[in-house]
Amino acid sequence: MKLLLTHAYFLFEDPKEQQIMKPYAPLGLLYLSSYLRKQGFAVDIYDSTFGSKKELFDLLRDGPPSTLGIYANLMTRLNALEIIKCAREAGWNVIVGGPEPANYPEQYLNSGADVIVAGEGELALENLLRSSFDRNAWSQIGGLIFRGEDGSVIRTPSAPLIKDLDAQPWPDRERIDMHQYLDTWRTFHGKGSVSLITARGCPYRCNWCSHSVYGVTHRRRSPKSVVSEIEWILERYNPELLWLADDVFTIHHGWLFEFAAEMQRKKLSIPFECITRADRVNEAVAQTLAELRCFRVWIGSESGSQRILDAMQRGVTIQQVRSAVRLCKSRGIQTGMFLMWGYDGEEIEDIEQTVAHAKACQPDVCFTTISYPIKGTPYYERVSSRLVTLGDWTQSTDRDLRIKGRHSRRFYQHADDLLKSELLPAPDPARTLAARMGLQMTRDEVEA
Ligand code: B12
Ligand code: SF4
Repeated sequence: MKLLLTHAYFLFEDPKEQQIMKPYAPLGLLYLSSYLRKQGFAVDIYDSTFGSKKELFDLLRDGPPSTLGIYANLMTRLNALEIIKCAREAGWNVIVGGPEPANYPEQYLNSGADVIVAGEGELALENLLRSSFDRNAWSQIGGLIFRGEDGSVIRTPSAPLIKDLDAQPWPDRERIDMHQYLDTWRTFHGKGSVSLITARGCPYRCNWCSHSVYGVTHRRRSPKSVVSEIEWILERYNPELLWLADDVFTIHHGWLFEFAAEMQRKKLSIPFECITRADRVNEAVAQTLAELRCFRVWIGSESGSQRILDAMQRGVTIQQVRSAVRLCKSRGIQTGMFLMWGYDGEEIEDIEQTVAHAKACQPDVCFTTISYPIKGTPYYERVSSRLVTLGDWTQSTDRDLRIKGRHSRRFYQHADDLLKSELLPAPDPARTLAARMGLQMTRDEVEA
């Protein structure tokens, strides 16, 4: 049985992303493809990033129908639902996976999906394909959600997590047109970037963060395996940059130092960016990142109010954030701060503290978001009695949820404006343009 994998993100149908133009390949799907092909299954990928719904729908309608696997996250829900509808009408079996569907099983099943894979996808998909899509076998397969004969929703126990990530083949980048990604980057930014991951899962419990795929687990690849993948990426695609797309790249210091030693041993060197937590940066880590040519570290900073950070169960202090930014900046690494407005209980004084905090840190880039509750998170539970849904579930996303009693979007725009005015140097006609170019204030495009 042939499997077609796709995601539901179409760059050319997203005007806001077209202003950013920093596309990355869908690593989850590429991992599934390489794993399943290694097991002997026939797998195709329709990479929607540079495609169009029409092209995908024509492909589905022209058939012959087989099994379609769709990756969905909270932003791509609407597209995913349209794809499910088209595929079902054309006679395809439909499997959905990724971080969102398991949060809304009934809705996805009602929308036409045959089965949802909850969590890591490799083993569950392999077993589904081995079952030749025979529903009678599904109750024996871990990590599935589907409807039984009586219409009730059946959820099987979680599938075991893959023990040895090094045994996994690298993402199947050769099955998609990576050059389109690199060309887009180079056209708009002068440099091409490729992403990779060195670990799966995050053990921290920030209460607005979705853990629907990997739970609160953490597994790492060996430094040797990661460095070999980097070596191959450099030889094959020759990018100018890498993005190490882990949740918390510097989580394991011993691993980081071994990774640096292995990169040195192989004489590999390429600028990269990554995300981390302030409490996982110290002198030695910052120094190692600088020696590795890390050009930018994104630090989840969220708020300048310790009270709000604690309410988020963020597990970091304001001082740790300041110290991490200072350590990185002092070694010439740019710092990016993620900040969040409107977390439950945030008052005007907290916003003022956030602005003052950012001013004290002087990051190179700031990225602000108005907090939104993702289904399945403790934050969602906390505000659930006050949630107002704007529009039908099939026509909206978790980002369209409003929280009763919270300030308006216009209010948070003022917070953004205040932040911007505090971070940009005082207007000086001779310096303003240069200053503005030096400090990119990236408003959260989707919320704006
Ligand atoms: C890299 C990344 C991005 C990149 C995506 C680049 C790209 N093309 O991949 C960028 C920066 C663009 C991005 C943007 C956003 N992201 Co993001 N992102 C991530 C991140 C850190 C890593 C993704 C990854 O590569 N994982 C590694 C692979 C191996 O795991 P995976 O993708 O989950 O795939 C596995 C399973 O999900 C499953 N699976 C996947 N697809 C399928 C398909 C089928 C058929 C099946 C059966 C199984 C299956 O099997 C895979 C292998 O085991 C994740 C967090 C995380 N660690 O996963 C967040 C995450 C996916 N992002 C998230 C969010 C919220 C966003 C944004 C909405 C943020 C925003 N404010 O705008 C946007 C949405 C953009 C969009 N239009 O889709 C949330 C999603 C929550 C949810 N419930 O939907 C996550 C989980 C972060 C979090 N913890 O909250 N993101
Ligand atoms: S926000 Fe970052 S550190 Fe916190 S739980 Fe999510 S991935 Fe982990």
